[in-house]
Amino acid sequence: MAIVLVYDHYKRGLTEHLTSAQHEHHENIISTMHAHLDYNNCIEIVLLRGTAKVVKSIADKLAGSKHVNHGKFVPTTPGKKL
Ligand code: NI
Repeated sequence: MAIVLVYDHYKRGLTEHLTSAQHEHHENIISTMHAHLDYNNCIEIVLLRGTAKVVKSIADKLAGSKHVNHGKFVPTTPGKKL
């Protein structure tokens, strides 16, 4: 499963907050890809594993962080059911 985040790099403390939140959930976070969209904005794609309940709660926490301008949870599964 994945979450896409778009946020302003220059909002004080946000980058540190997102990194800390990801470290807290290191067992569920496989990888993060970060790109600098423009002068202010970053896009981050976070790849997660785990149960839907746990992963959704982590996604909500990241996307719900103050100054995250866009957050999109992308559920997927290796099985037949979603
Ligand atoms: Ni950036």
